[in-house]
Amino acid sequence: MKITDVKVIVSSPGRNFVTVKIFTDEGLTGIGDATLNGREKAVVAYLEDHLVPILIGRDPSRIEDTWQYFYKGAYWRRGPVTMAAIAGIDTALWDIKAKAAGMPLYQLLGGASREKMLCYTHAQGTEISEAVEAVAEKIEQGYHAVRAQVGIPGLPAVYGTDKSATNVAALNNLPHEEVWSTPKYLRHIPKLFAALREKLGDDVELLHDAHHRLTPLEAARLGRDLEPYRLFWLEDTVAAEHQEGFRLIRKHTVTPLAVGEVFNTIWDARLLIEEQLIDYIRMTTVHAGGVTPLRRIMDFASVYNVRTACHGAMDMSPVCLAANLHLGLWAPNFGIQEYTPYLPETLEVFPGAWTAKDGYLHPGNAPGHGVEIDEALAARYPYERSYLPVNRLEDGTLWHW
Ligand code: GCO
Ligand code: MG
Repeated sequence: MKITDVKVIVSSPGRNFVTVKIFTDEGLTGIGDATLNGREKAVVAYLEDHLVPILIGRDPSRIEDTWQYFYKGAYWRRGPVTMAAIAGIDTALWDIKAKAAGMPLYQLLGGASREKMLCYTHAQGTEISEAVEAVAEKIEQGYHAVRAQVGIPGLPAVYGTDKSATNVAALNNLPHEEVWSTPKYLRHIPKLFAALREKLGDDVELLHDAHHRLTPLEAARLGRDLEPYRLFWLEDTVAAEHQEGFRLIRKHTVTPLAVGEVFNTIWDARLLIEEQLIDYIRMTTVHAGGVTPLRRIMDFASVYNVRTACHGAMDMSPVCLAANLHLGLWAPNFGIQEYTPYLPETLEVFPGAWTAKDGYLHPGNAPGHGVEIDEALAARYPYERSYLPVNRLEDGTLWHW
């Protein structure tokens, strides 16, 4: 088999998505997600100018060799743009291989390790009472695990807590600026989880995302303060470039820790996994460079009792979600999958075989990863420049978020 053509499709059915579509001389096609929220066009240029010209003519069955060729062959390794571009190609090649075999992708990875996969979804409110109501609603809808975020008194709307702030950030043409205060946040968050446990009891799984805004000592304090409420996890406490920082957090709290949605290679997480400084690794197919490396990372993590928890917000396309679901159905150390239901227009552009029911997900049994792209419909949603917000302390200092 030979690769005859590659298209890089940019479409915005609700939000921007970059999709790689690979065509072969045997008529089989495959697609992969290459979306990098807020920097989409950089990945498009990387693909169109540098990778696609040397992909045409290659044998699509040589997935490992193609991955190594683009990773090692560039000389300049790693980074979100590079790895998202390689991921788009790698995922499309796995799709083709599984279609050629007439099997769902999880069968090629080693087969199903479970019947269904636990997921968690998001709930938020500007006030504690509103956030508690929002979590209760998700539980009523059938979810067993919910990430709870709340606005902080004295701060204007914070990302992920107020629908309008999140939407403005996604749709504006300029980055929305937010204001942050760690002391105010640390005082308020334990009150949210006290209220949640009081209202919902102990059976539901509760998660929280600190979005990299804390120092290791502050993270240790928050982890301790949240211990009575038995969180499923506390996510992205600190900016994790400094992996050693997790030693301090780990020493002081038994609240389970998750990190990794912004990681691109195993080298971002090696120490965290080997020293068992985290409980869940959040790396996801599109930002980790595809199915090939993420499978390796999941296997590596399994040796150290670290479980998988792929990033699954709506700014990665359903193609990425499907790839995560195939990996998760196989992975012996699957933990949980993040799931935020897509907009109807996104699902029309990306029809798929995966299912979400009663708080569980399944990739389906269609050959390949099971998601296709409706190119004609995709063309009706042109790209819209958008940025993630930026975060500043109250005195104006630019901060992590
Ligand atoms: C999550 C994430 C998202 C990210 C977003 C960035 O845990 O789902 O933190 O909210 O901010 O995916 O593009
Ligand atoms: Mg997160």
